[in-house]
Amino acid sequence: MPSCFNCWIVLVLLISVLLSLRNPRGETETEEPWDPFSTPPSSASSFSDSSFSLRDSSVILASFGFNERIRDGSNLEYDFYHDTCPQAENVVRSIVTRIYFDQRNVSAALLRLFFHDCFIEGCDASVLLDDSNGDRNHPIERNAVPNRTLRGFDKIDMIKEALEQACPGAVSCADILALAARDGIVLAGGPYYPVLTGRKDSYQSFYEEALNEIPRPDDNITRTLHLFAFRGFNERETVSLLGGHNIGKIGCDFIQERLYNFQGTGLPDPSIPPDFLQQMRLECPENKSASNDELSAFKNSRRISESEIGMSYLQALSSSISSGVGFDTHYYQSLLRGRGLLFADQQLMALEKTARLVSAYASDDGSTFRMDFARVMLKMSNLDVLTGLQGQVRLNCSLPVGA
Ligand SMILES: *[C@@H]1O[C@H](CO)[C@@H](O)[C@H](O)[C@H]1NC(C)=O
Ligand SMILES: *[C@@H]1O[C@H](CO)[C@@H](O)[C@H](O)[C@H]1NC(C)=O
Ligand SMILES: *[C@@H]1O[C@H](CO)[C@@H](O)[C@H](O)[C@H]1NC(C)=O
Ligand SMILES: *[C@@H]1O[C@H](CO)[C@@H](O)[C@H](O)[C@H]1NC(C)=O
Ligand SMILES: CC(=O)N[C@H]1CO[C@H](CO)[C@@H](O)[C@@H]1O
Repeated sequence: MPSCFNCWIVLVLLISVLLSLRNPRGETETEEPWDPFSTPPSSASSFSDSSFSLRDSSVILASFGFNERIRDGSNLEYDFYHDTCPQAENVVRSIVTRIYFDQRNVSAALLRLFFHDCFIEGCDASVLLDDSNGDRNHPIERNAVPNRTLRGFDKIDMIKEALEQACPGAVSCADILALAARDGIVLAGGPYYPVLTGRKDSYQSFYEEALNEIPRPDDNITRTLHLFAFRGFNERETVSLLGGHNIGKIGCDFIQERLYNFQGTGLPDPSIPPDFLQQMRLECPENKSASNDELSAFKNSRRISESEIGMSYLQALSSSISSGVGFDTHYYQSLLRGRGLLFADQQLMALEKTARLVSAYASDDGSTFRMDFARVMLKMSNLDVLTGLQGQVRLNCSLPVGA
């Protein structure tokens, strides 16, 4: 491949990033249906076009400013399915797009699912597995306490089925999840970032790890930073990644204790401003039947939270100032005003170094956050992936092949 071809790709990539930065509220992305089969309106589409085959992932990573080694991600490739399933990325995108215009909340669901996958033993689709074989006492990762209320499994299955029809046995569940999460973010008005492909799927899920290593909504800043650092994220990356809370709702289950029984005191978190406490309590009434100890409650009853009750960061901010829609800086603006929904979110203001980052993200038009969020998503997408002869390509995302 001539080297100036690579340069040209980098140029296209930078221009697209700049274009996406020029549109901090993502108005075009959210209002125009993004149909990959017609003329693509979005700058993003130039990357997914299968005519651009870029095998040198380091060029893309370098253009995103990565000097550090991304754990194992160096074995991923740009457009890995170029030969084996050229339509793969278009299929993912068109299905996510179709779902999105029916259910806007799919973006947050996929992002959360992807985060939970990557955080536990890497982006290997382990979170999708149900290898319990119907044994309800057999613990699986997707049922670990901190990941309760995970959703979107059916959406991944839908995409997988379409891809199995198009190219049997070719496209891994881990790649589907990585691509779908990215497409959901773009649809919700978030920044575009290139997703390298070639991930393989794990053979097993990791229940214990999920229990211990997923950040919890009531974690203090020390523990949050520690858990993210354990995955290779520095403070800036941690603060930008938490900005994913910009979209979607936070379930009342995650806020209950903070509102009614903070750290076992029987009182609310004293750091919540009174008007905000009142507002949150209206959205999330006290649930007497919820146990104070989520962990033991879960172990005893294995209850499934299907509650749709929750609050979004748009609501958190809307009563104090009017804010934009979708993927902008309202998460950080809420934190600056003490209006974080989760204890762990508001804790970002408890340390000077993280508080400074929150202010920085809140204080411009959103372009700093969007650039950092794109970078950190690219980094997370490559975390400890299985490639080459490692892992397998599942045929059904909930079941390992040959199990
Ligand atoms: C997402 O939205 C759809 C319809 O808009 C609704 O049926 C579904 O319950 C929502 N899911 C969640 C998790 O809120
Ligand atoms: C933060 O939480 C951890 C355990 O989750 C605890 O050991 C530590 O003392 C806490 N730190 C502060 C400053 O509260
Ligand atoms: C209260 O908690 C119970 C179980 O703990 C749950 O089934 C129910 O949906 C919750 N209700 C609300 C309003 O959150
Ligand atoms: C995948 O496996 C699950 C669990 O056995 C099953 O319920 C589901 O129907 C399967 N999906 C397909 C598309 O075969
Ligand atoms: C405890 C709990 O609610 N865990 C959830 C983890 O994710 C699965 C997948 O949807 C849910 O069914 C569980 O409820």
